[in-house]
Amino acid sequence: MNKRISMLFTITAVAVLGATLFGSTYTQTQIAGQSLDASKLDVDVMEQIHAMGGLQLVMPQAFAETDCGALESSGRNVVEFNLEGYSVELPIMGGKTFNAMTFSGQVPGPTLRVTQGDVVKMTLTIPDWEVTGHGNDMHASQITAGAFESVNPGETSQYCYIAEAAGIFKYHCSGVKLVGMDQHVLSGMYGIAIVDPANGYKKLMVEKTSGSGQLDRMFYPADALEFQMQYNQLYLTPEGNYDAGAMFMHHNTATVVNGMQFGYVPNMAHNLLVLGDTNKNIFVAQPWNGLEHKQYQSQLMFVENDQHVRLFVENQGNEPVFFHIVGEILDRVTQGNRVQSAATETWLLGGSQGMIVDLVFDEPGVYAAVNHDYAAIYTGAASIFVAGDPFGLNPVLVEKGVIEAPVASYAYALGNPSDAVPPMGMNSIAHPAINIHGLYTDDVASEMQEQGMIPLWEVIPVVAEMLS
Ligand SMILES: [Cu+2]
Repeated sequence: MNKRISMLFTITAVAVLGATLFGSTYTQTQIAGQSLDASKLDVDVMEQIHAMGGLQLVMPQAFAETDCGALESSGRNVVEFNLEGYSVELPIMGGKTFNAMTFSGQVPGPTLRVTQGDVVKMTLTIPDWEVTGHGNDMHASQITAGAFESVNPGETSQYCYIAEAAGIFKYHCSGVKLVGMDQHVLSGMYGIAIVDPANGYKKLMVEKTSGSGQLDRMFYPADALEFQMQYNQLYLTPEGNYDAGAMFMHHNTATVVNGMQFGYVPNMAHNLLVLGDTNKNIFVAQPWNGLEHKQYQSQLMFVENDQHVRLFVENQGNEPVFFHIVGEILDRVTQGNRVQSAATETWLLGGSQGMIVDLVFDEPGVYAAVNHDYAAIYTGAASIFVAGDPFGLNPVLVEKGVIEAPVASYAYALGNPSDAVPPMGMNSIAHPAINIHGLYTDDVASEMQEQGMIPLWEVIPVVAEMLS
């Protein structure tokens, strides 16, 4: 077979296997939305694969210790991680929705944070009303792959592992016996596990010059203000269905950070604060501007100057991420618990690869974290950090009573977006406030509001009134 026919065969084989093994109308709907060349089917091969039990992992019982009973009584700290797998419709840029698949009603799924040496008790439940099974492949574990077997609707499965390696790790749906894994992950079933090093993070050293030819080494304590950024792509038909053909061709229709295109750009509140007018955009792309977007309204990430900032970055997708911050240098790049680079301009993350970036924003200003692939920048991978008070708003905000005294970052007035803030770890500086932002269902957003996170869509009109 030539290359083109071979590729078509692969797509068709996966699609047909999906329909055969999956048996769900959801998948069949997805397949119907694609234009596949079924005439190239090799029936003999298809029958052989089917006779083997599809793509199911057929393995003897492995020896790895995944028995929760034994690990739970090992004397180690046990952390429970409970996820629900189900499909929902979520918004995309431009006012449409897409058929998302989620862990617990949000994209990305909840972040797991543990300390090296902890036991993780991972429980995945699929509601009985869900249209398909799901699994969870946890990259932070070192157990048999059989543990990631898919769970049927109405069922629950559990495995335990010791988080032996420190770092940032992906977890993702394993599809139904591996079939449809691409669809499930690229439709939203992914997240990260952060494993803090047993001895904590290292202090950060940044080289500075004094101007007399001398090198001054600046040291920042290990404690840092932390953010999480997960890069991915969407491959969608105009109707919002997963487009496997586009995925195989690497023709993504959107680049997302924490599930959204341009999710961290200014909104009407920032327009008002900076230009005195909600309708005067201060950034070239503000697609999620407006109170009606509620938890989807774009938000900015606020940091202080001369503050140790730690970013947990994961490439969840199918394309490389050339991680760069316009206006800054990555002071330290760590993978696993090993420093890979220091004072570097850009760091490359292949698919399913993560890193921890430590840096200090030196000057008050506006900085854009991008995937420095130009196609990615213009399709959604531009996320704005604002350091310090670059717009000189402190006097105005104090005078109008929005804040009591000058603040080191606007996070004290508006908070930082919840989906960019990981759970607290052993060396975390608490964010001044957290606002509800992310690709969440309304139920998830309501729960966050009950937990005390700020619904900025309710606060912004009040602040606007104070400023007018
Ligand atoms: Cu799934």
